[in-house]
Amino acid sequence: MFQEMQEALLKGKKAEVEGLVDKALASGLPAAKILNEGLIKGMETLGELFKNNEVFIPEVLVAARAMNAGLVKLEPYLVKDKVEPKGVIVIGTAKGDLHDIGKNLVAMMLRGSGYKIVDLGIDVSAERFVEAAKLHNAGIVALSALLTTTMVGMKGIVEAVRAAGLKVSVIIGGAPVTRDYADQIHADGYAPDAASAVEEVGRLLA
Ligand code: B1M
Repeated sequence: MFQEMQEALLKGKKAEVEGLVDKALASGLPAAKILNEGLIKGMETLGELFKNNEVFIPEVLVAARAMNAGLVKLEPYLVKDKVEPKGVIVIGTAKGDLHDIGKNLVAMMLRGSGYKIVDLGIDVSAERFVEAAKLHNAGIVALSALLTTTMVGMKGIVEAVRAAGLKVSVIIGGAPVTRDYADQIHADGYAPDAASAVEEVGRLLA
């Protein structure tokens, strides 16, 4: 079934991916297994094909749309209802960066762990992060970047948050980001994946 799901994802067949996710859930498979062995594996293969110029942006866009549709199906199973939010997190993809699948996954896992999420979307400037953190009285600003170029721009966002004098921690992540880079730009936290982001936020807000 996972093989079929990966193939549907690679072809950008949104309805088919949704149907296969429904089927997998109905057969009792855990949502995390469907996510990791079906959808994320499919995106990894897509990344390889993209890197080797075997698929191009239009195909990647339709595959990403199918991936997001699969994530929406999984969300209720990954998310447990919590009444009182444990804190407010402002999240977004760094300025110049249009990748949002990983950021959406991180937001989903944090929401599922009881935090209120203010999702600013993609291509978010330092000013917008600062404004939203003030407006929502956030405890955490969470930055995602998938490009080496936009990763470099995270430094300015961390500096803008500090310059605004906000009592807020900044956590960063995304494929090119490392713990070393986080230390270098004085981010408070770093996580390599969505599950670790939940742990890191818990540590920062403790
Ligand atoms: Co782009 N792209 N892309 N792309 N794309 C990559 C990132 C790339 C690695 C592909 C490649 O060459 N192999 C490469 C970047 C190279 C680099 O800079 N090192 C690349 C490139 C070059 C580009 C363009 C420049 C291509 C072009 O135009 N010539 C262009 C840039 C556009 C822009 O942003 N300005 C571009 C465009 C696109 C699309 C729009 C077509 C599409 C995005 C659609 C969308 O997101 N809605 C796209 C996609 C889909 C990809 C790949 C194939 C898949 C990314 C993805 O969604 N992965 C990607 C190749 C790859 O990563 N293998 C690639 C699945 C997702 C679950 O993983 O996002 O890593 P990820 O998130 C993980 C962790 O990183 C972490 O947790 C997540 C879950 O575990 N994480 C965090 C993420 N954010 C976090 C935040 C945290 C903590 C953890 O705390 C706050």
